[in-house]
Formats: sequence, C-alpha cells, structure tokens
Amino acid sequence: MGILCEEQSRSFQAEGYLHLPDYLTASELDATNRALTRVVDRISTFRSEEVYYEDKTDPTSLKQIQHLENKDDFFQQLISTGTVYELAQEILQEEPIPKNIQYFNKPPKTSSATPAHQDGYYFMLKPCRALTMWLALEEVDESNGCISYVGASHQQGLREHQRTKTLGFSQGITDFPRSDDEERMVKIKAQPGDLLVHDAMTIHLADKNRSSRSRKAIGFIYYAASAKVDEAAHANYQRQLDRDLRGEKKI
Ligand SMILES: O=C(O)CCC(=O)C(=O)O
Repeated sequence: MGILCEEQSRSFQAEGYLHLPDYLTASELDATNRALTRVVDRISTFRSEEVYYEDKTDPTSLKQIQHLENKDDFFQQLISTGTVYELAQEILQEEPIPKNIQYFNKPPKTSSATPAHQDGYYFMLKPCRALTMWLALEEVDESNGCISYVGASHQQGLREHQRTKTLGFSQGITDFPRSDDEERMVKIKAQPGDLLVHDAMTIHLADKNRSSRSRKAIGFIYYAASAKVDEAAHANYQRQLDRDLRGEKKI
C-alpha cells in the first residue's frame, strides 16, 4: 500500500500537482514550528545569500531562508526520512535526492507576488525529473497569497523565462498568462499541515499578501537520482544572481 490512493496518483500525473490536506499531524506541525523558531532565533549568523527580507532594514519583513536542513537537525531529518521523503520516493518511483528546505513567508502588506514560473527552468536537470512540496504552516487563501497552479502545464515543455525584480523568485515566464493558462489556473486554499506537491515542470505562482496576516510555509525540493544537474551552468547562474542581488543592495 502506498501513501497515495490510485485517484491521487492519477490526478498528479494528469494535472502535475496535488493537494494533500492534513499531511502533517498537529504534533508534527508543532515540532516544525518550534524548529523554525530555533532557526529564526539564529538568523544573524547566516550568510546574507541565504536570508531574504522584503526590506533589508526591517527584520519583520523576513521572507525567505534557504537550506533549513543545514541549520537544524530537525529539518535534516524532515527532508531525508519520514513521510515527506517517502512521498517523494513514491511519486518519483526512484531515489529522491533532498536538495533544499526553504522557509517562505509573505509578510503582511509589504510582500510581493510570486511570478509564474517552472522550477525546472533553474534546476537545470536532464532529464527534468524533480518535485517540490509546499507545506502550509498557516491558513492560506486568496487574501494572503495562496499558490495557484496551471493544470497539466507540466506536459507542455519549458516556457521562456526572464529575470524578474522579485527577490527570491528571480525567474518569471515571459508570455504569462496566455488565455489557456487562465482557463486552467486553480487557486489552492490550504490549512496548516496541508501539503501541496508539484512537478518541476508545473507552472505555479502566488499573489501578494493583501491581508494583515502572515503567510508562512516550508518548501522541499527533491531531484530524482536519475536527473543529472548541469553543475557548471547552475553554479554560474547562482553566482551571477548573488552578485546582482548584492549590487542592487537587496541582500
Ligand atoms: O511560496 C511561494 O509563493 C512560491 C513557492 C514556490 O514557488 C515553490 O515552492 O516552488
């Protein structure tokens, strides 16, 4: 018996995303929030390339932290063992290589929208076999920037992307939205503990947070063992991005 029922597996294959309500229990969610607090308490010790603020001078505008798995053992365990890892294995049908756990917030009022993109564009994999999971830590709806997916977009190849001005989401699809994107776009409301899963080729985006609440989530990235990274191109891309962000005084 797998984690997903047949209907869920079929839906993921057809649509390129899945919403799994209550994937984490209340106590697992509590432990995740406690670990996140431990990490945030040590934020001043992390490299500036791994911590993004909407406004660098305002600590309350924290929006992203990269590589939580290197910052607290809890996150190392969370990404490399247990039910999230097992789900990645079941969907990929091969060994998942844990790559990154990220903290995503959209602070109230000051946040930016997440531009429409495909993660596969900057993963630089051949073949492009990878998954992203997105765990809601709070209630997320239209008012505070829920995730939207374009159904079945993972079956239509990589679209052209270009640099955006959005810190943390530096690539956006150039011709988005086409009319067929709009027809197939689905907004996903989530409760704390819900897990969203998407294929690296699935187009996704999120509005800015227009509410007075925060919008906290944790993202997990897994590459399939069979996917080979173009390491040189990827390192080059990351170096250039960090250099640009430092030049623009965003980090
Ligand atoms: O949290 C967001 O707004 C977007 C997250 C995302 O793009 C991802 O997890 O791939």
